[in-house]
Amino acid sequence: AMIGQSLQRAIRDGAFALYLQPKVSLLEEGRLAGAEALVRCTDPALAGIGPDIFMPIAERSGLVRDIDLLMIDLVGAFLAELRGRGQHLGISINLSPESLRRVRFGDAVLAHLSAAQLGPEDVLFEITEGAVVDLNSDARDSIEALLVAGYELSADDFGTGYSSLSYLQKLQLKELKIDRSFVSRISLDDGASDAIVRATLAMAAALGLRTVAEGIDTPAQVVWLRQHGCDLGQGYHFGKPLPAKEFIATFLGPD
Ligand code: G
Ligand code: G
Ligand code: MN
Ligand code: NA
Repeated sequence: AMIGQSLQRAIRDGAFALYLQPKVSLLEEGRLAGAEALVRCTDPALAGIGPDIFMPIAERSGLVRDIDLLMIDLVGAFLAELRGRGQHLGISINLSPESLRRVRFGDAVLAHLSAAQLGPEDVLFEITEGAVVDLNSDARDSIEALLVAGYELSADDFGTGYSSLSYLQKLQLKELKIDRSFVSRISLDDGASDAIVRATLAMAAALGLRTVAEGIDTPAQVVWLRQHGCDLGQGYHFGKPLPAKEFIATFLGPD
């Protein structure tokens, strides 16, 4: 209840910050291919409390919709700043399954994208794979509205849910993000994890989907994933999530 009240105040005050984590090419070693937008709360009462704690609370208390929409505004400001530097980067934005279940959430997303001057070349939306199976009709309408407008979708935490192949095809996914619980085990010669990642990469190739491995921590994981054809990587090995200004300084050079 304490956190819920603080979150409500934080939303009223816009006390959230955009952090970015790099997505890099595994095939063209090290090329910056995009970034994932991750939320942090700057309200003093929530100092040190990460999204792993406050997002589930925001989801239960109906506040997550506002946070997801605010992130679109923050990404718009970030890409405007890059534009001013003559730069561009594709950004992945997470949409909570709770937000998607709200009536006409897709229309709200499109309105924020338009106000933030963001188009399909600028952003891609991540939806947790596990959520995809029990999306209600409002969520399906929202996803459809985003697809019709030309936006692309990524299945986040892939491997932890139960999506059928036909469902994945219906969603017209662009990308699969292999969950870090699998990635963390591939360099341990854990045959079972190897098999799951191999099968996921083979399936993605057959369906023409781009693949991203999450939570890459070691050079050995990079080597294995590259050998097995995974397109992109994300994780502490390449960079942890950074505040927008530090992200620019670290990955996009001095102005
Ligand atoms: O950034 P971090 O790894 O601490 O995030 C923890 C969890 O919170 C992850 O599951 C992540 O997907 C979720 N999360 C982080 N930022 C956002 C966001 O901007 N929107 C949504 N919906 N979820 C987020
Ligand atoms: O659920 P989602 O994939 O959106 O969450 C991304 C979260 O995972 C971020 O909050 C980020 O801080 C965390 N994360 C990113 N890379 C790594 C990593 O290499 N190792 C670990 N343990 N966590 C990571
Ligand atoms: Mn994500
Ligand atoms: Na994930």
